[in-house]
Amino acid sequence: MKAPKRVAVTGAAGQIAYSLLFRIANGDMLGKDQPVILQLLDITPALPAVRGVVMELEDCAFPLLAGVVVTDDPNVAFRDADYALLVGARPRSKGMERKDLLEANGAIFTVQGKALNDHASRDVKVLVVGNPANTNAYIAMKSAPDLPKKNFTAMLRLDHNRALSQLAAKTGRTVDSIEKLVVWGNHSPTMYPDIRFATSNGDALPKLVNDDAWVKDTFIPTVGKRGAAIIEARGLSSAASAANAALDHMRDWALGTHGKWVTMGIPSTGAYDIPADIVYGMPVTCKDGEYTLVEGLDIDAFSRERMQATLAELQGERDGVKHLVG
Ligand code: NAX
Repeated sequence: MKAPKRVAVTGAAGQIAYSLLFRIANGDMLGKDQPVILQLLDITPALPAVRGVVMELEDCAFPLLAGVVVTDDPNVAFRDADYALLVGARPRSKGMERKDLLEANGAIFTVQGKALNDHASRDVKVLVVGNPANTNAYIAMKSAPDLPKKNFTAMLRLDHNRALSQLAAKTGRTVDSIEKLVVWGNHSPTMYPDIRFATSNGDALPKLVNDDAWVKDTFIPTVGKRGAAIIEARGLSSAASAANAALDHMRDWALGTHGKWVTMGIPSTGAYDIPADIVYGMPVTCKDGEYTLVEGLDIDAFSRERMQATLAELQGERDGVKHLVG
């Protein structure tokens, strides 16, 4: 049996965690031969609820679950963590300005970034799910100067999966036949799902779709506003699909994509004219625990315009947290 991996999850009492933790413990993230120790963080008032979740985890008798830590201290939660899924965040409450939301989350992610810096494995793989996910990942990365920047990522995978599903429905192809899809930019309605390179069983997807107006007027806005549509329908934000996307992101990063492209929010190194360090949705492949950017894609005028718009939003968010991260 392999030695257990330590998986820290924040927001452990929340609804995404309730869909996520059981699947991690079941081996859906790191494989059916990889034991895990869950290190669960939430704020003090939520700890009784976390303990209830732990009782249910115990009652599943998962063979791969080698231990559980429950804490309200990030320094404990991230100790020796191999993986960190930062799900907990401050939601926007009624009347809260964007600026206040960034400020409240800045306070959380500076502290968590520092705790990762001081206590996590040097190879820790960090996925930020809590919104605004890209900027929270940026804050955590900037607060962890001793860790490689590439260890910090944000979740665009839900947007990627949503786009796959819409395209499969439109073309009558299966989701798993579709490759080379990209979702550029911010996890927000400004994101740009780009089908120009996509294929299905080797056929060019734009040709199969053959409907530019649908791409621009239906597909792109549907993917961008899907989160709001789910809140409208369910009265609660996406949880099971968000947890599923977090598992997809981490599993692919850890175990590889076998040449397939996936979208990850990664700190830019300047490619595609995205300024360095901005955490931006990009196409990557993963192998041996590392992601590699798919480089050299042609960016046409429409795409450049969309990529600039989502970049401008991220730059605005970055400017709003400058005083927190220097
Ligand atoms: P919930 O409100 O159900 O749970 C959030 C949990 O985080 C709560 O238990 C809360 O006590 C905890 N928390 C708050 N501050 C904390 C801190 N400083 N340390 C540790 N835990 C803390 O939200 P849930 O539906 O689980 O969503 C979590 C986050 O994911 C939200 O920010 C949400 O906006 C975001 N999402 C991101 C998505 C993405 O694709 N990147 C999609 C789904 C989701 O909307």
